[in-house]
Amino acid sequence: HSQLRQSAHERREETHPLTWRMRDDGQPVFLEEYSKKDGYAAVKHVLNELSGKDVIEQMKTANVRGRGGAGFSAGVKWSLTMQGGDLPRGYLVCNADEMEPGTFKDRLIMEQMPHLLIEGMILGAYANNSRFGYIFLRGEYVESARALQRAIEEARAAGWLGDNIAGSGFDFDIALHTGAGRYICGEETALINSLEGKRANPRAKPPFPGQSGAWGKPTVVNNVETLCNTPAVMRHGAEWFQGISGDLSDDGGTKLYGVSGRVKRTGLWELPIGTPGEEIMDLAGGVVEGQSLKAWLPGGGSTGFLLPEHLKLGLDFDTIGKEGSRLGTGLLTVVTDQQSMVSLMRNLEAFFARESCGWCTPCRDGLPWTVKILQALERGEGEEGDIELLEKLADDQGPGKTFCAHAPGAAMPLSSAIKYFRDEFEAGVSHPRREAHADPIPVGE
Ligand code: L3W
Repeated sequence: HSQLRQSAHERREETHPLTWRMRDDGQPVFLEEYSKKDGYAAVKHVLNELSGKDVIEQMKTANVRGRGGAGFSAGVKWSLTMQGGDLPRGYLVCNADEMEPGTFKDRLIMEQMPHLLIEGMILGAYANNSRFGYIFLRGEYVESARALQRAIEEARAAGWLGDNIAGSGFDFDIALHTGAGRYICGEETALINSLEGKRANPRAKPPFPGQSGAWGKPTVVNNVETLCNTPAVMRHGAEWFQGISGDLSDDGGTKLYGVSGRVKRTGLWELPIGTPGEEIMDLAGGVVEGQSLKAWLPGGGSTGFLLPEHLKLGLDFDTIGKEGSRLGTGLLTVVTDQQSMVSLMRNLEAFFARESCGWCTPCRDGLPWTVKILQALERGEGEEGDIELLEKLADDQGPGKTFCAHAPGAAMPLSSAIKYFRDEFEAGVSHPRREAHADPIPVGE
């Protein structure tokens, strides 16, 4: 899946700030080539001519919103961390634990443009006055690890990492940390615990990591794609960056959109943020022959289903948020009329149940229970009241009832699937509700 569908002659910096330097053969762009394509020009300019506060202001004005899925303004996040002035402070962490179902965008950048991420991290660290950064990388991404490790060494040898970067007096270095394969490690506070060598349970927020994060220090955690937008913002300015999305969205820049599921051409496209879903579906060639579109997830398994008519909407954070879903990661998962929503949800909820850290009861106990009910409905052995029970469980997993967004993320696709396709769930009910029986409440597989 992790393939950019636009070829080099279609990509220019003005329209493709993330991918214009990428090669067509899929090989990584290492330092020599990256330098020839103006690589590290933003670092040279910023570290010698601007202050960290200037970087933050530009990022705020450019309206770069977090590309990991939540859409929080990167500039605002950085300004909150800077609250205490410009003493040497904490850490910059790149969240590269890409494990959201249906999401494969950060991998493309890391495998093919590792220096872009390093450049973005140097700028982010400068803005936040961090002297050390971590890339928390999904363990299975071995190609990304290879490319990043070589790029980090190249950058160090060339003086882009280490002491006195580009003669500016600013010191910064990066360590690559590979995770051990748990979805919850992508949640920023669980990630910090994991980085510290602790069990990856999420922490309560506040305090936000920017206030107290890794080893109790202010820690900025940003997604790969978010950080990779910073060099373009700093090279050309916030207005230029905003102009890329123009009237399509108040959010600035582009988005790496992707499509997977039953379409003719799965893959990735860099497009202005706010591009309508139908244009993205057209690029994916539409659904496979002989099937019709039933529903789609806009950005990963933890977003809510939308219907074919929603494809006319521009895909940005606020527009999709108003429809009761979320843009999430912006990688569409397409479902056709020949797929069962009940089976799909059973599969997805089994993933969320397996990946729960077990800290909060609605998540630890509620998700396996949800899976059991879905299994029964899938076999046509559901009981009357099961759908209402699923709704109740999803409600108990909703926002604010658990430490982190894992359970709310699991509840969102289920609630929307029941809302739009209730008849499919009802078709699985064949038994009247049994008398309350003596079995204890299931507490897991
Ligand atoms: C300072 C405040 N900082 C919020 C920061 C917060 C975090 C960011 C977003 O992610 C999302 C979910 C899914 N002062 C702050 C503040 N922040 N208020 O802003 O925070 P939040 O709480 O909205 O979301 P979250 O818990 O960080 C959950 C999305 O993730 N998701 C998951 C994707 C997984 C991947 C992957 O595998 N690569 O991307 C899927 O959609 O949308 O909203 O930094 O500290 N007052």
